[in-house]
Amino acid sequence: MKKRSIGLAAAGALLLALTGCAGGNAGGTSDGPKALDELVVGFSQVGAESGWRTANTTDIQAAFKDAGIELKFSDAQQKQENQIKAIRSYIQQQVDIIAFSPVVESGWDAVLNEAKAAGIPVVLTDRAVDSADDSLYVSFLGSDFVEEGKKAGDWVVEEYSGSDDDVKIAQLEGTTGAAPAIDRAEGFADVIGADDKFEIVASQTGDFTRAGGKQVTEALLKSNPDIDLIYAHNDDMGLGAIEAIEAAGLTPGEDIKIVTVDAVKDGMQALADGKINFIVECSPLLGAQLVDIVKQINDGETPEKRIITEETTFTQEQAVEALPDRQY
Ligand code: GYE
Repeated sequence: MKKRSIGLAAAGALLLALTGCAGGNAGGTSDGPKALDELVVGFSQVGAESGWRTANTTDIQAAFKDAGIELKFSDAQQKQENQIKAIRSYIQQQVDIIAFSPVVESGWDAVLNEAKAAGIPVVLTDRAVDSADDSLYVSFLGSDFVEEGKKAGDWVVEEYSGSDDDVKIAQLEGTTGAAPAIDRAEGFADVIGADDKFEIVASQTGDFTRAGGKQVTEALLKSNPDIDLIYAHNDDMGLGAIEAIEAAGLTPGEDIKIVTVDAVKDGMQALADGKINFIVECSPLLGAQLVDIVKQINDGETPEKRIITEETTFTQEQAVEALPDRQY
């Protein structure tokens, strides 16, 4: 079955044939492939909340520059309303393709239907939407966050396999309602749930920021001074937790173990230094693949509906080895 963008391309071609009127509407696909230097892509980014996000922005901007494709960029400062505004403005400007990383999962149907009505294909990068209608986007490029949570859980299970003692865990959640926060919690809970010696005694959002991770951990150390391990949904919150733990006179990585997700340079350095104990990788380098998807759409092809990023995990030794060549 043909995907939406192609259907629209066909409809556009028919309209052109009927009216004889060239130059029609947005969605570079309606007039056949455009030259790359005539293509315009509008990208709405979540914000600049973490090292991961900064690396993701840099990589996407560089990839479009290298490809010679114009990229309009807007930073939503972690606010859904700003993203909706940016997408509406891209629709109004009749860009050829819209790409965005949805800050939260819900609440996108209206604006995505507007893009669809305007014939502008939408690509999701990094995070998912929970719309029931998957014709609202052409492709979703990003990590499997449930799997990342499971990998974190697997390490915890292995780390404590030698003892039957209770393990008290605190979870620093990402942005409330964001796909990576929901899925990383789910994958982790699934794995540790198999053994009731593991207990999540506190779970709170630190909004994927270092300041958030620090603040939540400070409060946590007062309410639950006996926690054994912190599972942070990203490196930045883990790095904030390290500051709070050290300020309380404790040793991160020993008195309280820390597991995080992302593997950005600062996180990897803390892992190499023994302050973080394990990191699950989540790659922000989505630029080249996003450019490929854009080219496919422009060529009238149908990109894969779901493209999953390949990722690994890091122990302390592996971090020491990987650090010198780490790109982000
Ligand atoms: O893990 C976190 C960032 O959506 C995968 O967002 C991304 C997450 C990443 O703020 O650091």
